[in-house]
Parts: sequence; structure tokens; C-alpha cells
Amino acid sequence: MLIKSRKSWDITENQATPEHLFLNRRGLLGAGAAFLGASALPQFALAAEEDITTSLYPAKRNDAYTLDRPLTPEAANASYNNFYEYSTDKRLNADKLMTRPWMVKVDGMVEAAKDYGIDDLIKSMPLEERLYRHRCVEGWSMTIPWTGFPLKALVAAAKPTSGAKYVRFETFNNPKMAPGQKSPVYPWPYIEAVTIEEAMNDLAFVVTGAYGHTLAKVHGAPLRLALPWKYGFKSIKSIVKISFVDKRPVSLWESLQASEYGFWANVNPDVPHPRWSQATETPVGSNDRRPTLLFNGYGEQVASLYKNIDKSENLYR
Ligand SMILES: Nc1nc2c(c(=O)[nH]1)N[C@H]1C(S)=C(S)[C@@H](COP(=O)(O)O)O[C@H]1N2
Ligand SMILES: [Mo]
Repeated sequence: MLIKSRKSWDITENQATPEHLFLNRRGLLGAGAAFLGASALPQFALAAEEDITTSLYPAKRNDAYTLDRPLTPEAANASYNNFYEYSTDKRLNADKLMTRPWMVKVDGMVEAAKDYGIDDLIKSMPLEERLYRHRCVEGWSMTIPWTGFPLKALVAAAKPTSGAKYVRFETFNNPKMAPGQKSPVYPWPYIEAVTIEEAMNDLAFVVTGAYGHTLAKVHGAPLRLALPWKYGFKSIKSIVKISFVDKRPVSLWESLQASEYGFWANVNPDVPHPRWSQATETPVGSNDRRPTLLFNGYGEQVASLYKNIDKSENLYR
């Protein structure tokens, strides 16, 4: 997803076709290398990055979350990503991301502020697998078997005080580990936020794995969000800090282009992006153009969150 000053790009991404997905600019050799990078190379880095949580996968599937379409094949999902810390190319390489040691700071308006080591955090939470849809604001979608835990379990552990109204998430900021962060175009680090009520909703999921194993670097290891009723940019990757605050945080995308990428960003086929329609989407790895669903099909679970929001707010951008 791009900002207004880079129009030519936008059109390309928004009109993404299977040709764009599979006949990438670097050719097939590059594609194979990128995929191997996500799955095979980490084994060589184990000494530096030992992950003691691998035995927790696959976690038991929660059958409450069902899909209306096939799962996106893992290879397709791992080679079509948005992770601007690494590249604005979809077929990016995030091998430089070092996921151990990794600390997650929980702070702000809480009774139980804590610095978690990632392994202690993962081991203390109830892991389960959920099949979720994902809808990028650019007009493509995926279906993914995520593993993780409900965000509300983390909220409960943090014990927010009554003044806390929003939960703010922050990605790491380390240009040595993420070459994209050398770009002055983006105000790093990546920031995202939801209301406390959204964070407490059953659907809000903290992701630690996918496809039955620990999370691939390209998907935002070791910890990311999945907020499947919102456009994908809300699902922040590689989180290092979770803060409970009283004022609405401004996200990275909102600070760049608030009229296009707002705070709420709930999926709605009837509210176009200012530069393209959101009525349909292309599932990655298919030739289809299929209708986009209100709240990405999760209205039953989340529509009530928005009943009392001021009418002047744009809930769908
Ligand atoms: N830190 C960070 N989080 C991010 C992004 C990013 O560039 N950096 N891209 C977002 C966007 S636009 C989308 S669509 C999803 C993509 O997730 P995926 O690559 O696992 O499909 O991650 C979101 N989270
Ligand atoms: Mo996105």
C-alpha cells in the first residue's frame, strides 16, 4: 500500500493479477530463493536464535472459525507480503529479522506493566489455531491458518486501569536489521492501535505461528496481530511494545495519509478507497475477482462495537 506521491505503484498493486503474483520482476529463481529463505535458512541460524517454542505447534484448531473459501497455499502466502521494513516489493526477503532474543514491553495505564521475554509470553498464553480471512486495503486477500492467542488474554494479564481507552502497538526500529527502515519516506517505527473494546473482542488475535509451525519472518515473527475485520495494515507485525493509553494514537499510515488510511479501517465494499473501489478482491494465488464482504464477513462478531461511535467518524477507511 502506498502513499499519494507514488501513484504509478498504487495502480499496479491495486490491479494485482496472478501474473503479478507469480511472474515476479526478478524471475523464477528469485521466487524460489525467497521461499527457501523463509523456510529453510533459519535452521542455520539456530545457535543465535534458538526458539524453544517450536514444540507448541501445531496447536489445537478452534473450530468456531470457519472459512467460505480454500486456504491460501503456504508458498503463495510466504512470497506475497507487505513488510515495508524490508521492502515495498511483495516478494521480499526478511531473513535479517532476528527474532531471538526478543522482548515485548507491556506498559502505560495498567496495573501489571511487564517486560516479557517472547518465549515466556508465548508459553504463558493459551495457543490455538484459527482459520482467518485477511483483506489488504490494496484489493487482494488471503486465508491463513494462524496460531496464537486472543488479544483479550494479554489485556487481562496487563490489568488496564479505568482511564485506558486504546491499545497502541509498536514494531521494532532497527535499520541494521531492516534495510527498509533506512528510508526517510516512512516515519518509523510502524505504529498501530485499536480501542480497548476492539482489543477485548474475541476475534482480535495475537499471532505467533502459521501453517502449523512458528511464524515465518515474512509474516512478522515472532509476534503480530490478526484483526480480520479490518484492512490488513492494522495487523501490525514484529511487535516490541504494547501500551495502554487514554488518547487515540496516530498510526504510521494515518500520519502519512489520513484521508486514505484512518484509525478504524473496517472492511466495507461500499466505501471506496479515495483512488479505487473496494467492492471486490483478488484472492492471492487465484484468477478470481470475488465480492468483498462487510467487515470482511465478520459482522456478526464485531458490528456491535461500532453502534455508539460518533457519526462524524469514518469507520470504513
Ligand atoms: N510492521 C509492519 N506491519 C505490517 C506491515 C508492514 O509493512 N510493517 N504491512 C501491513 C499490511 S499493509 C498488510 S496487508 C499485512 C500483510 O501481512 P502478510 O504479509 O503476512 O500477508 O501486514 C501489515 N502489517
Ligand atoms: Mo495491506
